[in-house]
This record gives sequence, structure tokens and C-alpha cells, in this order.
Amino acid sequence: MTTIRSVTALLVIALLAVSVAGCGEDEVLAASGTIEVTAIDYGYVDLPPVVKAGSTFTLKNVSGTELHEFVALRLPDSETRTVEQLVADPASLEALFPNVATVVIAPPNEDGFAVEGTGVLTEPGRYAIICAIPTGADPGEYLAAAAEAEGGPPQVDGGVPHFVSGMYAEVTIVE
Ligand SMILES: [Cu+2]
Repeated sequence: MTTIRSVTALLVIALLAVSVAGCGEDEVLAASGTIEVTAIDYGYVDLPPVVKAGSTFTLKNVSGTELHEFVALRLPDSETRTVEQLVADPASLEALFPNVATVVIAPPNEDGFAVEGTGVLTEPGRYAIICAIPTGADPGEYLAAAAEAEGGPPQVDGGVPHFVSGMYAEVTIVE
């Protein structure tokens, strides 16, 4: 009896090992389609770490007061630092601003809309996702300034950018 149980247990373990190995491929792990990201004070919820190229990122802001954004910056292939390290080094982060792939912005308690690109990330690689909205900035004032700004983040009154409070993430886009 004991022997049969042991053999059965081993078989179950072997089968589990096979199915886990089957899930190890990027294809299975990568999220795809429409990636519905939620913005909170101060962070991103439901943002998968690995996403298939061509997927669309949407942003839903559940904060009652703060404007939030999803800025995707493609990291150069030569970049080895983590997003956490880059965010801690403002000069390095600013140097990445020309690499903006898309910006989706969402007013308090509203769904977002793309203000740069379309929310789709097509080029494989690592991306820093950041929110650079100044803490406490007036949403209407910021959106008006953004509409006027020609490249670069608009200058409006407020505290430190949200990424300083932890509103950043890293996403890898795969084929
Ligand atoms: Cu934010």
C-alpha cells in the first residue's frame, strides 16, 4: 500500500514538473492585448512585468485628487541599471526623455487618454514607466500647460514628481 502511494506521489510530482516547465516560455508569461493599468497615489496596479509587443496600455486613475500619467521610456540596450536606480539619478532619467514611446494621462477618477503615441508599445526591450506629475499640481492647470508645451514636461507649480514617491515601474516588451 505504502509503495503504491509513493509511486503515485512520484508520478504526480513528475507530471507537475512537466507542466511547470511548459509554462516557462516567454509566450506563456507575457501579458498581451489590452493591458488595463490602474493609477493610485502613488503607484501602478496591475502592470505586468513582461508584455508582448503590440499590446495597448490603458490607464484608469482611481485617485480622487491627483492627475496621473503613464510615461513609457525605452531604455537603451546598453543600459544595465534598474529603473529604481535611474529614478534615483535625475540626470540619467532626464537623458531618457527623448526616448518617450507613449504617454497616457488620466485626470482624477477618470480613464486616461494618450497624449503622445497611442498607448501601444511595439519595440521589444526594457522600458521605464514613470509618472512625472508634480505632487499636488492642479489637474486642469497641468493639462492646459501640457497642451501648450513643445517637448518636455510642462512646468507647473507643485511638489516633487510622483516617481519620487514610488510611482515608477519596469516593463519588458517581448516579441
Ligand atoms: Cu502620478
